[in-house]
Amino acid sequence: MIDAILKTFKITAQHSGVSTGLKWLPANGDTLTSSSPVDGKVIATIQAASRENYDAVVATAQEAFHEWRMWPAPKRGEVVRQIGEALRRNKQALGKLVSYEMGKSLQEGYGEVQEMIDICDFAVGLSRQLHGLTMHSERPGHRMYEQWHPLGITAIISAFNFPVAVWSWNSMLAWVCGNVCIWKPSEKTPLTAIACQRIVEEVFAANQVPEGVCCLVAGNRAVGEWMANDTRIPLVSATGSTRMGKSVGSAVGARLGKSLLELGGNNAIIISQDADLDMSLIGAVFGAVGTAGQRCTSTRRLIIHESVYDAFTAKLVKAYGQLRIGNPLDEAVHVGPLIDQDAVAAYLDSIEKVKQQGGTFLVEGGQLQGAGYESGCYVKPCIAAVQNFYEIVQHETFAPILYVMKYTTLQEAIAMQNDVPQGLSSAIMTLNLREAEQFLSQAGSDCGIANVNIGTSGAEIGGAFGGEKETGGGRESGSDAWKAYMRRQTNTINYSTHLPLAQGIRFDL
Ligand code: UN1
Repeated sequence: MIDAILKTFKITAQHSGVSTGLKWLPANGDTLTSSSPVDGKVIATIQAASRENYDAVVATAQEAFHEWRMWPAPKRGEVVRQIGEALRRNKQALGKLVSYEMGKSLQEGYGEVQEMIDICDFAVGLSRQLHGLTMHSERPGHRMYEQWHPLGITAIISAFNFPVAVWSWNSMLAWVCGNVCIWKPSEKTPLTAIACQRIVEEVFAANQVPEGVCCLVAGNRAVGEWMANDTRIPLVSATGSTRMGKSVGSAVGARLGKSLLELGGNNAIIISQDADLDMSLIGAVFGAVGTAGQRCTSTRRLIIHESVYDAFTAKLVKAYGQLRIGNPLDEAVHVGPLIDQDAVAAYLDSIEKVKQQGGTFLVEGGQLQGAGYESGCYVKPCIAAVQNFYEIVQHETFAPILYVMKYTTLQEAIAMQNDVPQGLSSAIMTLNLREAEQFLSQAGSDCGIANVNIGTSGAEIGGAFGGEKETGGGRESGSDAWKAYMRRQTNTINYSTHLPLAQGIRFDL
C-alpha cells in the first residue's frame, strides 16, 4: 500500500525536503527520518534545508512575490480552486499517507484532507471578497477608504498532529491574499508535506505560477528559528506547543514582525444536570480519544454536575471498554498510536504525576504490548478523577488522558473551565437555555471557541480558529482570519480644487 502511495507522489527513499515550487533543491542540511508509528518502519529519509538552502528559498520567494501580488486575486483564487480539485482526486492517497505517517485513524486522515478541500473552496470565494470599507471624509470633495494589500512572505510552521490541514488553512488564504509561502512542516511528518508539494506543483506548472510561491523547507527547530528572526518574512504563522510559540512569538515580536500563533489547549466540556447524557458521551469520548488525544482541541477535562457524575462516569467507563485500539488504517479502529515513543514517555510520566498529585484512575492507562503493537507507540486511553488545580491538570499532555471533576453550581463550573493557562476550545452540554447563554456570555467561557451541545474538537473551517491566553491569540481558517495575512491601508483622495487640512487647521502661505 505505502509503496503505491509514495509512487503516486513521486517520493523516493531519499528525498530532498527543499523546494521552491517546481524545483527540488539539492538539500544539504540534516537528515530527517520519517518512520511510521503504526508499525515502526522507516518510510523514507529526507534531506533537510541547510542555512544556505534556506537563504536561496527566501530569495526566490521574495522575487516571486513581486509577480504574484500583481495577479488579480480571483485569478489566484482560480489556481486555489484547481488545488482543491487535485486534492479531491488525491483524497484517498493523501488521507492514507497522513494516517500511516502520523498515526491518526483512516477516517480522520480523510477528514483532514476534506478540511483542505473545504478551505480551498472557502479561499476561492474569498478571492473575490477581500474587501475594505469606505468612510466619509470630514473634508468636502474628499473620499476616504481602506484597502488590503498582501504582506509578502508568509512562513508557516506546522505541527505533526494536523500535518497537512493546518498548512492548507494558512497557505490557501495567504495565496489568495497575494502572499508567497514558505512551509516548515513538523520534522515528524515530512512526507505528507512532500506529497502536498507534489500536488501543488502540478497545478502551479499548468498555470505558470512563478517559482517561489509555494516553498518547502523541511528541517528541525533551527529552521523555525531562522524564520522567526528573518526580517524578510513579515508574517510567521506557527502551530504547536506553547513553549515553541513563546520562542517564535518573542523572536518575531523583537523585530516587530507579525506572528499568528495557534498553540496548546486544555479544553473542557461542562456536563450539566440538564445535559442529554447519551449525546454528551459521544462528544466527550470522541474529543478525548480521537487522534489519540493529540488534537489542540482534544477534550482534556470533563466538569460534571455532582447529580449526574456517577451516571455519566459509569457510561464513560463502559464506552472506554468498547474502544478498539490498533492499526489506524483498519477502519474499525477508534484509536491509533501516539506519534512516537517520546510521546509515550510523556504520557506515562503524566500518569505518574496524576497519581502523585492525588488523582485516582477510573480507567487505567498504560503502554500496549504484543502483536500489532510492535512500534511501541500504542497506549490505552485512560480516565482519572482529579482536582482542577493539580499542576498536571493545568498542563496540556498530548495524549488520551481524560480528567473528570465534579461541580455544584454553574458559576463554579465556568470558573474551573477558565482556570487553566490555555484558552482554545470549550463546551457545555445542556438543554437549559439559561445555562447555555451564561456559558456563552462575557462572564462565561474565556476560550476562542465555545460550543453548546457539541464537543471541543472537530471545528468547521468556516469559523475563525484559535484561542486566548497561552493558546496565543491568533485566528486561522474561516471568518475574517484572512486579515492577518494582509496589511491595511487607509487612503484619502482629494478631488476638490482646494487643499483643506484635517481638524480645520489653517496653513496659509
Ligand atoms: C489542531 O489540533 O491543531 O477542530 C487543529 C479540530 C480540527 C483542527 C484541529 N478541525 O479538531
